[in-house]
Amino acid sequence: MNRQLNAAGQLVQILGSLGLASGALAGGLLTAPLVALMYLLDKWLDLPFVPFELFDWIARVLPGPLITIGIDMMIDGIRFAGLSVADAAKTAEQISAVLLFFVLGVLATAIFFAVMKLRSIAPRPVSGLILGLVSGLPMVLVSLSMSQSTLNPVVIVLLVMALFLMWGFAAVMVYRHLATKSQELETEDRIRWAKSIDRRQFLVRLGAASATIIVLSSGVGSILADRERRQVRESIAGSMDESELITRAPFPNADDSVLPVPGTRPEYTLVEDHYKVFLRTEPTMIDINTWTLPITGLVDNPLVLTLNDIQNNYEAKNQYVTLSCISGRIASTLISTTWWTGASLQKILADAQIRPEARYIIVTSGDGFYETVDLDLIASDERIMLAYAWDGHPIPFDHGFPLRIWLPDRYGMKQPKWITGIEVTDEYQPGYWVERSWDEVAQVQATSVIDTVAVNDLVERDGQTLVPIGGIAFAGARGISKVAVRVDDGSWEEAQLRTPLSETTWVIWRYEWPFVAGKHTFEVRCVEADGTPQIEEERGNRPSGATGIHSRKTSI
Ligand SMILES: Nc1nc2c(c(=O)[nH]1)N[C@H]1C(S)=C(S)[C@@H](COP(=O)(O)O)O[C@H]1N2
Ligand SMILES: [Mo]
Repeated sequence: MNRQLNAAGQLVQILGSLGLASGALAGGLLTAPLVALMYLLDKWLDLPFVPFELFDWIARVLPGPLITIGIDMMIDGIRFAGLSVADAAKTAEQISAVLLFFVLGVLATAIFFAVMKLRSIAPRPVSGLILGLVSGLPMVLVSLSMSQSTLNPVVIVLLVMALFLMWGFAAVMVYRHLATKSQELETEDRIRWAKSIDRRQFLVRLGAASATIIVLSSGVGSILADRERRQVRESIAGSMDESELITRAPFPNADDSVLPVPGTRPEYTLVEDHYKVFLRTEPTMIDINTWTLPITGLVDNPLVLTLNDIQNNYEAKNQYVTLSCISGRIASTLISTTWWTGASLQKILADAQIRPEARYIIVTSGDGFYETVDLDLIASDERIMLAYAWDGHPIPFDHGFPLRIWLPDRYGMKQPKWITGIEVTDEYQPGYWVERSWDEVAQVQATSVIDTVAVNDLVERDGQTLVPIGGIAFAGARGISKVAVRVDDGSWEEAQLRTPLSETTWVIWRYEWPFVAGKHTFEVRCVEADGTPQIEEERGNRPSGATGIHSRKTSI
């Protein structure tokens, strides 16, 4: 025991003599204000925010399965914390990105201190500048390759480099104060050292300076961020003649007598509550003043369309749509329903005069995402549209402003947002997630979910007490013919179906179960319109979307 303690003590001493502890401390006190300054410069000048660029770069180069594990872990963590996945996932990602960058900064400084100590290098500015250069260079490269900044690349290189050089310079200054003993210094330095303040005082001042930069930068940065968000919203609002957009009529099923059980999710998702999934740490902002849609490749009449062309030259198609994400598990919140407006892709492609040998279109996006769509699929389904409005308003910037595609019956991964181009080709090319080993077709799996066992809304009927149970069922564009509920190991009992908003939305169902006190397990399953039963076998989300029965335990 004593020996172990001794060993531990020795280890601490060695670490201490290596300067790792003070290096880590210094790293924290210097990297946090660096992040804050970067945030300020991002919001002020549109300088790439290095922690996000680095995180997005890692996500792009890591193999797909590893990313999925990472996303799954994050989603589990969010669920565990009782937060809504749709709201919290991006925030969690952003926090992870900043934390990762912070940890790298701390590590780099600690290693720098250790090397300086081990090699007894005199703490001159040049060592700090080298630290800044070595750390900054990869970050500059990552930022250049990932960033969507509108700044001139030369300015980006200079500014990002300057920040890292300052950070490295500060590190060597701190090293000089914290990690050196006066005898290690050269004469000239020793004199200055003698005059210098003691370590504790130095740390207090460093901490205060660090905190001041953090508070000021993040304060001003968030004011600028608010302003930017307002401006983006205004530019989106001004991007199209909204009076030309059709307003949604009352819901087509408004007088259906089958009503959702209290506690069932809203049948129509508010746009601000619609789930969000996108590659990058931040949504892509497209400047509508310069945006056009080029349609190129195997066409006789290449087109360059503006948003107004798409809106005014084609009849508006409107459709209630449920969209869902292939990475959602059973009963995932990554599914939502709203009202889409757009132009027929068949008609637009007809105007481009596709050549007979053409087989596919490749749709590209402002964030580097891309997906291939088979021309046979487009020819077979006139509902496929290039959508520019949701719920009668321009599509919000985080949902793909100004243009996104809609493919009935497919998961979101096949449906690019922020469309920047369409190329017609005869060559198949796997899309972004297909390349990362997700399903090539990504047809939506039939799924049914229990949203609520409404123990507080018991129904009395014919002297019987009934517990209303409700939820949704969805099978892409294939429709739902039947939903059944089972309690404990009883028989499957058919639920009532509410008429859906359209043939491409989820169906709300309800079932009233004769009340029996106790702890019960409730299960649900559905059947597609053509009689195909929901797949009951439990399969994970990868590669083709999760299958299996949703069950829920409740004490009554
Ligand atoms: N350009 C682009 N389009 C994209 C994505 C993306 O990351 N970039 N994600 C896809 C995925 S995986 C899904 S589930 C849907 C989500 O759309 P939403 O965020 O509007 O709900 O967008 C799809 N289109
Ligand atoms: Mo997705």
